[in-house]
Amino acid sequence: QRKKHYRRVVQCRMDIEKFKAHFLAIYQSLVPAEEEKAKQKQVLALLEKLVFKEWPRAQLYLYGSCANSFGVSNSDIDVCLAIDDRDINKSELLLRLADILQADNLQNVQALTHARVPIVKLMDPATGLSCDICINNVLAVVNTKLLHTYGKIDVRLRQLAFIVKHWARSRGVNATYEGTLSSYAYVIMCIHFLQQREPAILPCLQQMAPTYRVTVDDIDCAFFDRVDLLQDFSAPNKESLPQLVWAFFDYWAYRHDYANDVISVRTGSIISKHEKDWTRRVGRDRHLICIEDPFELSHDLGRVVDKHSIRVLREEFERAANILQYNPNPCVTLFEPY
Ligand code: 3AT
Ligand code: MG
Repeated sequence: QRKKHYRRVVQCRMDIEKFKAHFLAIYQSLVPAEEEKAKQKQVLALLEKLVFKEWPRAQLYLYGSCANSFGVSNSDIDVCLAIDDRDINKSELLLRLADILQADNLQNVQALTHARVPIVKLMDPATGLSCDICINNVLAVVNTKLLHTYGKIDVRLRQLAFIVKHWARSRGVNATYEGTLSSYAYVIMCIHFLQQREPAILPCLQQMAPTYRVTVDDIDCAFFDRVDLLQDFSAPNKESLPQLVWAFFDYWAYRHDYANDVISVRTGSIISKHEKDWTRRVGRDRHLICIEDPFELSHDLGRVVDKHSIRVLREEFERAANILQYNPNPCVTLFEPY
């Protein structure tokens, strides 16, 4: 049962620090072991061998949570096959790819040519890892690099994002097909939140002099990626993980202005729905919670959210905020299955 709470939380409870060790232990338990990286590389190397035989000039990239540093252990791996664009037919290419992979003992090989993002799915019996391969989704490779770069600046981003993703999964609000938010959207929300702390824990990499630049699908993607030069950026901010978890949910439960605001990692600020012309429903996009994609600026990561699921989401944010404020055992109650 999802219960509605009306009390507005103002200040964080005094004893929040006593939950620090418990939150850190949850984070540690979610981080994949080093061996997993090796397994992912092994799958990628096998795929490269098979793909290059057929398309010598193609390239394979890992993207998504196996490459953005926000993946929990045993996640599926996401691979992008980048291949010269001009006269390819994606469906034919996926079917050909599926044939090649099947012939090499990979299991459960399936081409999903009609999906929103068409892919080939497979399972590698040697490592037990499942894998999705898409074609020419290079923007996802670039947003993966952006997230990865943010992840290197301050460990509190990874800690917060793992806790938020774990909460979203436990509470059933991490399913875009049900109108709730993707893992990618939750990580973007965490980045934005840490850009807004005072003093800031994260800078805005897209507003700094770019050290990395690519053009993908006519979109200029540029940002500062030399985080080695940013070593002590976040040092002035001493907030701890439990304080940040509390403040994150307090923000989305009680402080975010759903009627007018868009969160924007690209600008490191809040911008208005008005400015983006996201004030009304256009087609299926309702803009009930607005999260600007860092590169595809017309793309609202909250566009999947509908009249029903916005209520579910907001009630879940309020539930989490109230548990963090009042519950004697928040590290357990927060993640109770719904
Ligand atoms: P999981 O750990 O698998 O839940 P993930 O980060 O791999 O998290 P997804 O599998 O949902 O997330 O998505 C894979 C990648 O695809 C993540 C991101 O680089 C890209 N992506 C996902 N959703 C969007 C979107 N709405 N717009 C642009 N890129 C997206
Ligand atoms: Mg994934």
